[in-house]
Amino acid sequence: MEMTWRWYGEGNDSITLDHIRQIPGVSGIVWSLHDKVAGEVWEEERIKEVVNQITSKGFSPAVVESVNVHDDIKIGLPSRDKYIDIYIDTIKKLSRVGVKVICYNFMPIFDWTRTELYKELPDGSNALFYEKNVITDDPKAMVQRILDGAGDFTMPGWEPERMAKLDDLFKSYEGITEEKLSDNLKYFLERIIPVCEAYDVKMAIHPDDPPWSIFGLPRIIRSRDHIKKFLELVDSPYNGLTLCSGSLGPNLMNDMPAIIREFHDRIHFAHIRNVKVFENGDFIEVSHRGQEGNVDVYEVLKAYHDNDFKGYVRPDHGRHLWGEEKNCRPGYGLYDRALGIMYMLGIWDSLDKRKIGK
Ligand code: CS2
Ligand code: MN
Repeated sequence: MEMTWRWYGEGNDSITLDHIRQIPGVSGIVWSLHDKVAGEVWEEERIKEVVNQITSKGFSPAVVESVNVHDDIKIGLPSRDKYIDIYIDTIKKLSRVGVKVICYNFMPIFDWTRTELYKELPDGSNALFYEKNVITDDPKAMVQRILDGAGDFTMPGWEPERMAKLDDLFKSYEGITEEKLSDNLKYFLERIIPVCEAYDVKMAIHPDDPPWSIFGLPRIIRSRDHIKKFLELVDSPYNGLTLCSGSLGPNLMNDMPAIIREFHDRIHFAHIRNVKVFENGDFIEVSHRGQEGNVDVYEVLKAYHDNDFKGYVRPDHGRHLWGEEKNCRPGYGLYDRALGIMYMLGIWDSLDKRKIGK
């Protein structure tokens, strides 16, 4: 297992590479060109610039999260081929600088969705919260909430320019059923996976977050059965998963350790996050410690460990601690993710020792 950290880039993150170097056990940086919207060309010089920053501090740049997929590909418009060509060009360029895994998602319009970015927990920290009743049928109200809450940070998938065209976007998804979305995903994969095989870059789809449909939009990566169907769309190790325990976790029917044991050889990237699910279906992100929420993080790690998992891992979101919410990205503060790493490495190291009988 390779422990990694998601970093938003110089001048775009309150956390620096020098901070990250002080967290024990982190060998890689998960990065992206965060100013690129879906469908834009990634220039070689820009890629090299970030990769040099990362490698000069001794980190591996092997994981990119995300190269976002243009909505025309998800909708299946004729213009999709042009955007797939650009995607392929990015895969090739990333391969040349040592990238091994690309994390992406196939959610229509939105990336992860929450109703509150700074909900206070009983201990006085705060975290991302999802309140079912707030998701009505008015996506605009929710978008405004998220954009207001994020302050100066632009969150990936929530770019204000894209959100401004919400009506048009919703219109273009009319008639896109789960089946059609899945056909369009297959079309995309059938074009890119042969390139990934040739260039040794593994694709790792991120599950839908939350794992159910919102605003009537189709969502197709949200349970064990969906994952199985997805992997069969193109049966290649290069067509794999980012298994996010925090995204699948709010549906208590999703048995995370069982999913890991079944699909471990197609999981290239593990996002580990704990969530506490309330009786009414609302949920909040809590510390990584298993007892604090509904994701049994020990069992999750054990499922990876038992299968000799060699892929990349990162703490997904964390709570905001000790006042850091004033200047960190929502969900991406320093302290709770660093604590989460120490918890996860503690479990991992003790599993290692037990395995070799020490
Ligand atoms: C991430 C996702 O912050 C998060 O929840 O796990 O935004 C993830 O980066 C994207 O869905 C992948 O494209
Ligand atoms: Mn995730």
